[in-house]
Amino acid sequence: MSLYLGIDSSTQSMTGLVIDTDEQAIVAEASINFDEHFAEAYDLESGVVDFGHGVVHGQPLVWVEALDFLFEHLQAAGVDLGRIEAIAGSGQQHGTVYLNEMAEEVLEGLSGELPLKDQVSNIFSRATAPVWRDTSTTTQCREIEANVGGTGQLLSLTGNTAFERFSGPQIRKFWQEEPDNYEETDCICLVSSFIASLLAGRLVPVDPGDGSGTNLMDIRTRQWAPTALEATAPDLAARLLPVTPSTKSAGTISPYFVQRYRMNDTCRVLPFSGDNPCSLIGLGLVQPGQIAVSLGTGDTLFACIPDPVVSEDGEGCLFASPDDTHYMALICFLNGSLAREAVRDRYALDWEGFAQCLKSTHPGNNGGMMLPYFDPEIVPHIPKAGVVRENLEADDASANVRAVVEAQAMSSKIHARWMEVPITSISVTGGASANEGILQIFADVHGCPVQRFETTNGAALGAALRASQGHHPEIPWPDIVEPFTQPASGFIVQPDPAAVETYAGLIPDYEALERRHQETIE
Ligand code: XUL
Repeated sequence: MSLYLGIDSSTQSMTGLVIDTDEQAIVAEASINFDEHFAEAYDLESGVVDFGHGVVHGQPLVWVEALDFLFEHLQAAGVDLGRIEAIAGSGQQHGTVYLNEMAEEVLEGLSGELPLKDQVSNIFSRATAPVWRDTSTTTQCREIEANVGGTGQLLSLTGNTAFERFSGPQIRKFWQEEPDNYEETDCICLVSSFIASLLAGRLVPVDPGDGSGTNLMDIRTRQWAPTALEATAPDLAARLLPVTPSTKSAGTISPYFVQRYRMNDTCRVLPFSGDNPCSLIGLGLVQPGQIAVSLGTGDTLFACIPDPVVSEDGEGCLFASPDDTHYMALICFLNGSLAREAVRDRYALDWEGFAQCLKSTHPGNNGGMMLPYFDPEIVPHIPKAGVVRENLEADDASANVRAVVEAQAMSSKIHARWMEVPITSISVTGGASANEGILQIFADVHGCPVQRFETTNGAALGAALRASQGHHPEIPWPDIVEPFTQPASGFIVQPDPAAVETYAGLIPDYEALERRHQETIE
């Protein structure tokens, strides 16, 4: 039995997924929902604290507590944790965790006698951590771009224009607004490297997959770019650990987990990566040309590409793949499940009722359309929340349900053009991929089959596969992913030719509506 654990620390939950590579099977999955366990104690809603004015932070101590809960759940589920050979993980991208000078010593001295939270509560130089939903750093984005010599310079150096949610602009804002606390900061982690550091009992560097979501990494050398660091905040280089290859072990697990959960002291910890880069692996996208959609708190559409291609209009992102060879082109929509949940709640539905609404309505929605900007949107760039309805009655629950999903699918088609990857099939993951009605709309809008997998936790599966590859680097990537990334039987949704035609006619109208709204808001 060869067991590997993947941990996904996402916006609303922390998930653990264990694979057995001899049996070629997922043998356990457990998830800790943050609101369910910690909403009251940490003032959370949808996993985060919304401070208003676009400031959205996570609570690092929630992630610390959730990690202990996760191990307890896996143990209670009967997983023999002592047989896990390696762990890798995935974190919500871009979020930054600020640690003080005590962090290193505390992490190295963790004792299995006390819960993690009791031991690490004093290692932070900032109590909360800005996360990807934060839209408050437009000023810093423009400043960083200007400091490196212009938007084009930053784009060609790092693969991305400055985005509000990216780590660099968030770090700059912290330095500007809280210079004393910045001074007290010894090490800035990403969510991914922070969780890896807890597991390894030492500060674990950032991998290039997540490093490329910072506006600080040279996308070609996969190392920090000094020009970008200098453009962001003083002495930033001293506060970052060097970028490390995703496939290179960060050492063995902390004695804390050996003492408390009977892990084996030879269990290796791989650097964690971002959730999207891990989903790339978890959906089997290790060869160029493959496309996937992840339906999470936000939705993303991404592709594996051979060489860096940048999004000139600044909508898309370019990341390094954690296979340490390829690249990942991505677009991120903030209003994913956030918008689906807002519609579900507005009409007092549950997910079953939501699915029924999709069934009882028709492709094209009789011309009813919605711009679902329940929160400010990343793609297209819409700085102010506001839902727009066209030919759509606000009190018609079914039509609004269809409108929100059709909008998301059409937007994903319109804004993926820059990737220059022909979309001939889509692999889908994330919680909402369990809803077949949603998959049908994506199949019809994109005019191609959509396939779903056994697990909806593509990021956690990708992390587990990365753990197994780290332990067996001699096995080529396609052989690592192949047994775990076959579509679950019966879960290929085929496009309906009549609906494909309907959407082909509707997409230009949707695009025009989007553009009109964007013009009025900017
Ligand atoms: C990607 C992005 C989101 C987060 C969600 O750029 O911001 O998909 O990674 O966890």
